[in-house]
Amino acid sequence: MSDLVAFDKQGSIGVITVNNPPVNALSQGVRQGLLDALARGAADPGVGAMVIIGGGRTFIAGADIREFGKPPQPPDLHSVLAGIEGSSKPVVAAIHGTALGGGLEVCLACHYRVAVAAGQVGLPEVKLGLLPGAGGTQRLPRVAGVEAALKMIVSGDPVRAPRAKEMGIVDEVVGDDLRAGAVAFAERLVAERRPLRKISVLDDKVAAARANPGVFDAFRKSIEREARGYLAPFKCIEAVQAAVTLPFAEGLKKERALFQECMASPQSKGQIHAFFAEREATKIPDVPPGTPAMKIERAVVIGAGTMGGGIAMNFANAGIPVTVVEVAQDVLDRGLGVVRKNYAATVEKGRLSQADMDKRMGLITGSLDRGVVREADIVIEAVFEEMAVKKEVFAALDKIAKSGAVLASNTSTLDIDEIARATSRPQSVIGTHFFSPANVMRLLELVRGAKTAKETIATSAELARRIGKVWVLAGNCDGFIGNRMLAPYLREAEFLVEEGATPQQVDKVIYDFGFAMGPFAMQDLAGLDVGWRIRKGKAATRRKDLRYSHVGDRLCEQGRFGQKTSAGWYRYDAGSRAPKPDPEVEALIAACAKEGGVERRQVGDEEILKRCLWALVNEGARILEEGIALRASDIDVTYLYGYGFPRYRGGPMFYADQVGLKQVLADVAGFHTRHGEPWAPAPLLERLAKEGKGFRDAGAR
Ligand code: 3H9
Repeated sequence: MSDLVAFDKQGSIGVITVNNPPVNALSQGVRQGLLDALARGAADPGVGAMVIIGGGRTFIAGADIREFGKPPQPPDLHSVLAGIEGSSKPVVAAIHGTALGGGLEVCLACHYRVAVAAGQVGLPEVKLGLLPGAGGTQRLPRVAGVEAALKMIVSGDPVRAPRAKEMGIVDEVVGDDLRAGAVAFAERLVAERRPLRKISVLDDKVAAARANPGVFDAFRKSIEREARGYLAPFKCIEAVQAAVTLPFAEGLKKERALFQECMASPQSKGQIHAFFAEREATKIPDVPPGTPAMKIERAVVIGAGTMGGGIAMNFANAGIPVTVVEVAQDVLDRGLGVVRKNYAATVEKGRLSQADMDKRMGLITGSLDRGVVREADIVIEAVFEEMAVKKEVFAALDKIAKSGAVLASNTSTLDIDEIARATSRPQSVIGTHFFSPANVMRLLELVRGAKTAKETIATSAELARRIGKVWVLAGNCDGFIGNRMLAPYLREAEFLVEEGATPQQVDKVIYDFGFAMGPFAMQDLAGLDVGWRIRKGKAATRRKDLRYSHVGDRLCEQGRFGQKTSAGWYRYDAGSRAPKPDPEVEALIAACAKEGGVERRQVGDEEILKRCLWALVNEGARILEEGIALRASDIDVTYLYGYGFPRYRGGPMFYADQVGLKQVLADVAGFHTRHGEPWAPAPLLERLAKEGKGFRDAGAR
């Protein structure tokens, strides 16, 4: 028998234990082991029923994703499931941790399912650009009903055992000793001679939907916006529909065909890349697991502005007491008022209980006294984005904060080393760049200064995990990973409109590519004044021999700061967030082009896409080569979680690899010829393209 699956007997019950840490994925050895164990149980006259249980911290979390794309190794999962369902002795799944994907499909092939209350079941394949490919789309609707199955399969979100019991997925919620509970359940089955319950032959729950075929179109419609551009959610619906319209065996065939279609699509490759990239980003070669980290018990946020308030909410949401420090009572009151309003809006939407809101608000206090910093394990500065102000704050923190406390700056562009030099303890200083709104956006860029200690990184990383952020480690440079790449992207967007495109054309191309929004709509949302202030700060050092578009500056000079002033790159009707093209902006663009001697022409969509994307990628290549990002996939994570890059395209660097770096380089070189120095190809891009490699071959990964 395989080492990955053990078989032992407890009285008349054969217990099959899967031991494939960390998540008991269904790799080849597990599949074979399950078949062997089933055969052993079948052959043993002393065995009346069998239990399948996961060793370690979880049941089976699904197919082994690392096997995808490799030649399939028998036995396939279908034969294993056929073996389970076809067993002449009852088989019971015993669930703890997470039974996900193929793991839940194993459970659904069993005749009965028991779970501990904390156990979760789900079919998250859609998040990998796939659909459940081993009967999940056929069995789940038969046991839970079509609408419940559609919701679970298309969202990919798991449900807890008590809810799963209500839905009919789990037969019994047992006490914490899962093995004992499952064995007792199996013994009862034998004693009561309960029949084998095969989900594949059930029909009553799908029959209801057969009479109401409109349910599928209605469901398609309901996800249209959210699932825009994605293939898998719609294929999931098609597969569930097959469970209703076809006999089980035919439905399985249809599911398999749809699964293979998804597997062959570039989307699943992008989404699987994103899955691993997110986990890879947390691995810092010189800060291995076990690096000493301080437990954060109490935090202070300096500044009650939009960012400060949002950051404080992160702490409160994770149960960490936090004090927000401001210089004036009215500013503090206003800031905490916004926090309260944000929570109240969530309560109103039914996504937070009033009691939880009160608990969270209770964890946030305000103070005008910087002395509160004395108690803090971490202080996050979120004041005005100006070096002099930041330095003053850090010099003051240095005098008050306790030894070992993390001193973090939420700067989005400034030099973290210069900030650290304002203190006597640069080893404790780190950048924690939250994205706006900080209580919503998942990304956190941790910025490592030249002297940041490993312990400071480990502590900040652990905090990031606790507050539910996806984080990447960036080196110190102007704009770090995300905003440094954004600068050339926005530059090209502006140049394109000067050359003859309209903001709405550029935004549409980028939106249709799958971004949450285009560059102009994004700037209007974020506020144009922040970038303007940064540009003014750098005006003295700007190279006058390089092309510069003045459109953004002129808009700000006219007080057009974006949505908040109802005018920016677009205009907005009062109270509306819907951008409307503005002839005044178009006239301004034309005037700026004329002043700059830019010849106007028809600009094609393909050029727009390439200039915007390759501007990101060329800068990303420099960032990678300089070691600002540890790996190309960290850049992808930054763009997926911080900038609304479409997940199904895997991120900018992954996308470039998919297109092929030879092609990317050819385009970049062409732009270099036409538009000059800013388009000089990054040396890493040149080298990798020449060697026939991709960004995946560069960096720490
Ligand atoms: C499927 O089942 C298809 C079938 O329908 C049909 C087939 C025909 N495979 O996330 P963590 C690794 S598709 C391989 O940090 P947590 C992960 O990369 C699958 N590896 O832990 C990491 O490795 P490393 C459907 C996997 O406790 C380590 O395990 N299932 C897999 O925070 C720990 O992971 C899913 O999509 C896997 N399936 O969360 C479930 N899963 O240490 C995907 C994890 O080297 N998994 N790894 O970085 C998850 O959602 C989470 O991992 C889980 C645990 C909730 C299970």
